[in-house]
Amino acid sequence: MHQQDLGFELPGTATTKPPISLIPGYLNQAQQQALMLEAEHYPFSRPEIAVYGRMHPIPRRQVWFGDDGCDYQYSGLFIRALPWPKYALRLRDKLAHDFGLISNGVLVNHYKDGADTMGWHSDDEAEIMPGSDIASITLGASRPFFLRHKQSKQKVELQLNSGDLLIMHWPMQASWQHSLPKRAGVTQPRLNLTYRHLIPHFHQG
Ligand SMILES: O=C(O)CCC(=O)C(=O)O
Repeated sequence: MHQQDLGFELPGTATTKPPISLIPGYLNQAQQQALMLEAEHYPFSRPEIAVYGRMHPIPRRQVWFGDDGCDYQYSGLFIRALPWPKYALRLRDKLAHDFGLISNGVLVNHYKDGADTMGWHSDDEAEIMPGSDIASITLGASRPFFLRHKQSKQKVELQLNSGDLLIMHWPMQASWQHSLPKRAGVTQPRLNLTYRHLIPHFHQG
């Protein structure tokens, strides 16, 4: 007899769904192109973070744009918000219009190819506004994206393609981690923009 015939699950086999929405092809070609061209002028950097007590450059490049007073701190890095570029700001407004998704900062990650990566983590910093969702936009190369439940270790794999929007709903970050693993076959660059809603002036006392 299959377990669903019993009307309950066997111990240790329960699965849960991460609170996410995936909107494939959210941005059209022109919108993708405008953002990718704009990003060629972003002041990306590759800061060093502590991993097991030793300093290493992050395995990708990044930049943080945001409203005044929306500075961000993660993995021991303090990142002052740079002023919004035109198309990144337009996309912030589009997300607010289409989904009521409020944000006041965006972290842009640039992965030069499949060797660049993002390790397992949750976006659960203290300055993230309680109750807020995080919107993640992919541009360029398609890459797999993983979610992992913190307790059960259950894994969910998504394929993120150029123009896709992934919304990570509150309170996903409390129970799930996410990562972008290496992919040897990927030779093209990928950009990712995660729009976040921070508590303004959190780092100014
Ligand atoms: O590039 C991605 O899809 C993941 C980005 C990410 O995990 C983050 O910005 O926290």
